[in-house]
Amino acid sequence: MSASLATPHATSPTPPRSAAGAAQPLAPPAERAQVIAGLLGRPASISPKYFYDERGSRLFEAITRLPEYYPTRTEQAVLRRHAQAIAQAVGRGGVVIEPGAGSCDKAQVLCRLLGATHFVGVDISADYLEGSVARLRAALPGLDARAVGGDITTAIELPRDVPQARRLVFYPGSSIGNFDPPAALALLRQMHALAQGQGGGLLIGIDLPKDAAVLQAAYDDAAGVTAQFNRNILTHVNRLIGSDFEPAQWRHEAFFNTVESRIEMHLAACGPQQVRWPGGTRSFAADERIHTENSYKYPLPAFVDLLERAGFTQPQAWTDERDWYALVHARA
Ligand code: AVJ
Repeated sequence: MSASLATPHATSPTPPRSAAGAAQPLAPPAERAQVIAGLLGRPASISPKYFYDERGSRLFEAITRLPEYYPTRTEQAVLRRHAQAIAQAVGRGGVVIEPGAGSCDKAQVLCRLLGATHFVGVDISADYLEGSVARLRAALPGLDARAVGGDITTAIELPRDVPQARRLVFYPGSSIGNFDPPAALALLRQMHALAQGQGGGLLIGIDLPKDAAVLQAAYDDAAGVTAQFNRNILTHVNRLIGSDFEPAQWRHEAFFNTVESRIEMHLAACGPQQVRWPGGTRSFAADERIHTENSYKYPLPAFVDLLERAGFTQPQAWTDERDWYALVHARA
């Protein structure tokens, strides 16, 4: 992915104007190089992890409340419907670790259900997470709750003083769907390593394949919130690499790719665009796309197979009455 980072195009003589305007620190060079490599790809791509700056995290919260976006409320329904069975399978007490904790709303429900003693939330949006963990502490005063800022795809480092008790990795929201099967397997192996220890395990949310129209509506809502969320990635990239994307010039596209069993989100250029950043540029033809997200919908047997290949055992799944969504527990 980060192969050749040489910029094939000439740099503009005048320094590129950044959409962010004022002097703002760019991302570290290695990260900048990765983002630029994605922009120079054919097709161009931006990692979905860059959706989640402060505004993106808030837009995602708004998405979870949309009538068309069923995953969040369906997952909540599964947890409510099967709370006691899930608590029994997972075991009570212990340490809950949530990669990509975001708002910590789900962590609150789960930690209360289990009577967890410790919680460690990890999120790429560190400031946003700090606020969420503060709210979690206020809601559950008996819980030792910590926030760790970081990218969950590179090893998660737990604070040293987290006790050596049973660890549950909690990965709700079907976020595993952002990874293609090989990357999902690698991430599950990492979670397996994190959960290993007496009785440790994984509780993970999986969005199941379903009618394409239902899926498509969930990622292309009538109010246009998902479109704003998608375009916001360009504002974030502008800050990361000092580029001059004009988000209003990009059209939100989302569709279900039945062959790959995934929702794809793209941004399509409303007309010819030239995007500049310090040291490089990329031209886009009208309608040319930037791929911003895949959201895989794993059939349950395929997902259980991934879990077992990652080293997990004794998988157990709970679903809603329409079989749209599953919570899966497995032991490390
Ligand atoms: C947070 C990755 C689970 O794929 O449904 C929502 C992100 N993208 N709408 C998903 C998302 C567009 C979401 N995940």
